[in-house]
Amino acid sequence: MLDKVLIANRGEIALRVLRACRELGIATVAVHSTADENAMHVRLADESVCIGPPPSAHSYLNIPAIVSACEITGAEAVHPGYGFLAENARFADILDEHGITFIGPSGEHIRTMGDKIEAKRTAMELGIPVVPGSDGAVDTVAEAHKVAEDMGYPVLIKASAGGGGRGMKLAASADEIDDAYNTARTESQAAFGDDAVYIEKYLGQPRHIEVQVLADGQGHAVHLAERDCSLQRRHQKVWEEALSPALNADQRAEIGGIVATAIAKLGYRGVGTVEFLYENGEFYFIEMNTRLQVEHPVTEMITGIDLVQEQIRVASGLPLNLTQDDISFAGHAIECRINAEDPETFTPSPGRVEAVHVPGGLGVRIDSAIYAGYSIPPYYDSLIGKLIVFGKTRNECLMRLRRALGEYVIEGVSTTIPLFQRLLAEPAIMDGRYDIHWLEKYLEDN
Ligand code: MV4
Repeated sequence: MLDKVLIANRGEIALRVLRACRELGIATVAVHSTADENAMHVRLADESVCIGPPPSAHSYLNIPAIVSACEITGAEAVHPGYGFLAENARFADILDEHGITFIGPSGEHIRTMGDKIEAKRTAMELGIPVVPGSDGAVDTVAEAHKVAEDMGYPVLIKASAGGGGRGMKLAASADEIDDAYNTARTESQAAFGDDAVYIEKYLGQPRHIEVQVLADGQGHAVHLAERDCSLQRRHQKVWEEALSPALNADQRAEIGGIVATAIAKLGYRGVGTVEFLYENGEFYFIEMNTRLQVEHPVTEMITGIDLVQEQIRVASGLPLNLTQDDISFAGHAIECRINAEDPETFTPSPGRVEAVHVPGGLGVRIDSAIYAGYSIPPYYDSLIGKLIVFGKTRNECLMRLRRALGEYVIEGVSTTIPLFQRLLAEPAIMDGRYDIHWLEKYLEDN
């Protein structure tokens, strides 16, 4: 097992990783920008190193500074959290070259899944069902017409280097192809320096359902069921739940089994999330995330498994000590992302937190790094906390969530807490009847 881990992140996820390390008896090193001198992750870590000025590009994304911080402190491993360097294959390779353990998959697996065409080809070869579409990249507008005609409209043109909704264009009919294709290519070149695009059949009202996996790189993999992340605004998740209200146990076991078998065959190491669109009872692979995700706590709540401790164990070279039969799914969990934003316009609301009172009681978990007197800097994303609630049933979970939101007080900045209180009055939310477009429509109409 590792003795000392450097946490290359900030905010609630830095605390999350720090807690896992402490329970495993591992010493922690925090890194921080000059904007984060008073941040909670710096206070709680055993040691800390300032790695640069406020902009992420000069601090949390500064690879030489992070490698130097490892060398200065003797940290043997880096946990990247999510965002920042978590899916940077070059970072994983550089750490490897320096004899530092990257707590995550191999650079090769990160690279494969970061290229959406390559990811889809890999998924298909491993027996995972995918969205019908082009066989790899579409290199000419003539080919785009042919693929779309054969498949039928509407179609989506997607950037291979994209993901998370960046560089997607819809074409409803043949006369929209030229424009969609050329725009997708140009935007992708500008944003990612890569103009490769592919085409998929457009699914009209799917849910976003993602399967959590854990693997040891030694041929063993398990799945930890799914999360339903359909409630999104502008490709930002707002509310996530496990299990999905749309699936039954047989569907879960079937898709989970397919994914776990595939990930084991791939020789993957670490946690991963295989993302699907789900429509009319069918799963369609879209992407794989090779990191710990923001919403991982809902999976922890229904399985009792500490995903960060498992990441650290497999990164240390230990084989999985869990089989699929050891894992069961009990109850229901919902996560609400608390952002420092106006709850109606979603404009960021950084500034000084004057007072905090967090809810508690049975089945309530708060992952947050704010405190009374803390100043939320304007340089980073606006997530300031996650409220995760567990119940024996989905209904108990919803009742407890309403209760917990009522207790939550954050003064000094605006937060998205009032949005969740509104959502809990909606029949579609109460009944779990929502798709990926539900929230945007609700916000337009209300
Ligand atoms: C799609 C789709 C419909 N059909 N692919 C958006 C983000 C990226 N991860 C994939 N996305 C989509 N891909 C096909 N073939 C609709 C979306 C999509 C979406 C997906 C998940 C959650 C929210 C979404 C909001 C708009 C569009």
